[in-house]
Amino acid sequence: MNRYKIIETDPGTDVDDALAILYGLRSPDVEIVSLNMVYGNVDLRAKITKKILELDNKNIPVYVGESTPIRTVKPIFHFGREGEGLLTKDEIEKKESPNISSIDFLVEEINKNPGKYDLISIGAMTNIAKAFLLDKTLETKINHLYIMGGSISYPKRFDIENYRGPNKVEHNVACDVEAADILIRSKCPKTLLTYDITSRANIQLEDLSKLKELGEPEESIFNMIEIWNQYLRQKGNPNMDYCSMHDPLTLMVSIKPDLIKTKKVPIYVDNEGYTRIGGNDYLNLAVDLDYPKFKEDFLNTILSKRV
Ligand SMILES: [Ca+2]
Repeated sequence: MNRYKIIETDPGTDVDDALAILYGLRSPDVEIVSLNMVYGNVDLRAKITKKILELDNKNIPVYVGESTPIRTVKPIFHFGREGEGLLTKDEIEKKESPNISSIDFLVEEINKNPGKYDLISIGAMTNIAKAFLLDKTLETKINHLYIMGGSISYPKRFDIENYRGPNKVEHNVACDVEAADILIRSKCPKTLLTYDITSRANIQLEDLSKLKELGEPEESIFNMIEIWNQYLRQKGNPNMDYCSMHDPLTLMVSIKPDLIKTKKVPIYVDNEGYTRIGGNDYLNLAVDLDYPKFKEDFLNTILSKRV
């Protein structure tokens, strides 16, 4: 396992980014090198991330990246309650002074330490794609790229012979289709966790509610879970009593690869944002999840703080 992780993330909307950060903070053998914000209101995303780190007494750099995609197929999405449950109203509205951009950080740091870092992409892929465009050698200097994105729409068992093609454009790819295409075609070793697998990584709210007993930042993260789930219930999922751990699973696989089974498959992104099987760009596609092992490890880790 490679301990050094650079995480490209969009916390504040779906709550699973915050849970991925918490998982990373509670993993004994992991060093989060930086948390890089991407897509939409990146300043607010940075404030959310910094507050989680501050409440946990952690000093990890947070870099602000691109708010605007290279090419998107959907308007920028905000559910409107980003940061609530964690930040005060004043903290949400406060102006931040910008620091070094995520893209500059990626180019400088990866060039300084070629082969050292895993890149964990759990949001739109704009920052990494722009860094790859800026420095054509960068993609050869990454230990491994893990991407949460795309949907292949395969049934429970991955069967390439009887495969009919995707029926869904997944959010992270839709947010920046061009960037996703650049990452998928890049030369670094990579593993793709599509929605097909990550949407099986569900954890019941009842299990997550134990976070409330652990002080901060766990308590505030649980508030954010409740606010996000309330939003999903209002949006037509009235019985929503779980969270899908798309982003935590992606980080977890970089630490514990045996949580999933993979298959070498060629993948490309079409103009509309569908991830399709074909072409010459092979990657490790996640095709099965060891759910019991995932659930046990996830809950043991995020609930591991001693109080
Ligand atoms: Ca995300």
